[in-house]
Amino acid sequence: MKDLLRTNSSLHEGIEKLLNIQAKIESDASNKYLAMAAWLDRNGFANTADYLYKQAEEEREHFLKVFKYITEMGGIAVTPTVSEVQQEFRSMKEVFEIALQNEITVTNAVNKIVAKCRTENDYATEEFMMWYVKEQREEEKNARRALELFELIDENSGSGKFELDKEIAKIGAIE
Ligand code: OFO
Repeated sequence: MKDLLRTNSSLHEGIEKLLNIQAKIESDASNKYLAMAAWLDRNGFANTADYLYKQAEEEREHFLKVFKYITEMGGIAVTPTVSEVQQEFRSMKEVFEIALQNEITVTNAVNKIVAKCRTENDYATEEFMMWYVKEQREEEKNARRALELFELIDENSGSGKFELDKEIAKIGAIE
């Protein structure tokens, strides 16, 4: 039965493996944003907390999208294990520095799948992954803009934290 399924699947095993890794990365990304949102929330940054709660939901959607694609293509979608994520942060700035770093890591993983699709002539998955390529470009841009705001607004000035909380949250609102 498994062999028959494999014959019926147009997914190359190596690509199926990378897609399952991607599913876990997206699932982890959701949990990372959730922990960041909770930290912002309990430290009084209500607006950026809402922004990152929303990001956590989006990452969950990204996870489901790739997870379902694996099954749709006749592959075996493996439910990812839940990894530990960072719960405490030194500052709001550190949250957004880590967010950018995480987004760059996700982009690299997406690019790795596209490169593999090209060597295996898997045009369907390459086309599917283009949605992620575009999404990552947008998310990296937003994460960079958030960090840029720390250059423009002094976090340690009187109302700096308050202003940053408001301005960074606007990035999410204009997505
Ligand atoms: Fe899944 O969009 Fe960024 O990480």
